[in-house]
Amino acid sequence: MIGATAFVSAVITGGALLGAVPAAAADTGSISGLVWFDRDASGTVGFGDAPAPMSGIRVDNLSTGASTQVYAGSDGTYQVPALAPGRYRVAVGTGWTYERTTPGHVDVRVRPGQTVTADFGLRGGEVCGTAWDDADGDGMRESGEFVLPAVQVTVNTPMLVQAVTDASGRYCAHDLPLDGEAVVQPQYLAQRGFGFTRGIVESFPAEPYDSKIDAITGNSHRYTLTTEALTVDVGYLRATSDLSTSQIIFDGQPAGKTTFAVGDTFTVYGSVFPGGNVPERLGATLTVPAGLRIVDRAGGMPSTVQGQSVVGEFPQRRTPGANEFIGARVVVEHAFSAADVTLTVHPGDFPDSNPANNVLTQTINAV
Ligand SMILES: [Ca+2]
Ligand SMILES: [Ca+2]
Ligand SMILES: [Ca+2]
Repeated sequence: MIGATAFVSAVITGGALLGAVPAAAADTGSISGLVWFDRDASGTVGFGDAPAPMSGIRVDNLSTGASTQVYAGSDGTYQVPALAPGRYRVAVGTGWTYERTTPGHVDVRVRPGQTVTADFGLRGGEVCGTAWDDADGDGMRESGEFVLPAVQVTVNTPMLVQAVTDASGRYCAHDLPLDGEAVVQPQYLAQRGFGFTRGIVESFPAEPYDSKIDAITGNSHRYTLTTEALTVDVGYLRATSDLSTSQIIFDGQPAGKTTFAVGDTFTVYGSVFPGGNVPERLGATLTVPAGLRIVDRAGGMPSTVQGQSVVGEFPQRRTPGANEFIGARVVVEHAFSAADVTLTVHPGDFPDSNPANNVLTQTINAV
């Protein structure tokens, strides 16, 4: 899409637009015009408006019924040359739904050697917002908190639109078709050290946070698109992270027991804890010694059995502050002494402030 300023000056000076039309042969005439996004619904082309490329234009000869279809170019202009003189109906159509700020069709008279114009204004939805560093992590945007430029924001509608925040932290996605819903999906900024700050989540839509992004999913709500502009601000938080192991327990056995008998069946659970200030990726591996045979996985963390280990990870980031369990149901197949059960928490998206607590072992015996 060309810049709005260049677009407006090209249209207003006019010569460029009509000069592009091939001179009509003396016995025919032509129709040309412009299809544009009339963002302020003024009905006229002005600053801030933009061309509407690839819009379809249908021209019907009102006497013969003959019909012609052309498409607007990347600058929004179209030309229908070499038309027999007569009365025509010119109508605009697009593959998407837009409000019209001019009549959707006009009737014109084509005269030999002349060009008649028919312009069409369309209007779609708009989603804009500001990305900022929520320094105090309260989900609210206060003075003194810095904006974040160069953040990619995807506005997911039936048509995918990408925007990037400018030096003032602001992004805008314009001319969104009014065909359904929009979900704002900002870039996850782990490489810049940021997670999402607390924001509005699907289950509590009325919470008064300035950030409209669910910190776990990274998505906004579904917004119904209308021509009313939407503001969807995006709060980030400089992440601190300490994923840790916390406990290994033997469920179905007396507490503190570390020596088992061949034939015993029980479940080994390892718990891991996401510490820090932002939701983190959370995965773990629980490994049992030879002599224990894993018969099934267990625990709330989705996982799979891989040899002597159970390996798992949650599909979505986890909120800090709650233990999560990975487990293995085992049977004691033969005796061993002083062998280790090992629990390891996997790295997350952010540097771990305390790697020393990432591995936990428990020595056991079987007789
Ligand atoms: Ca306008
Ligand atoms: Ca704040
Ligand atoms: Ca750690």
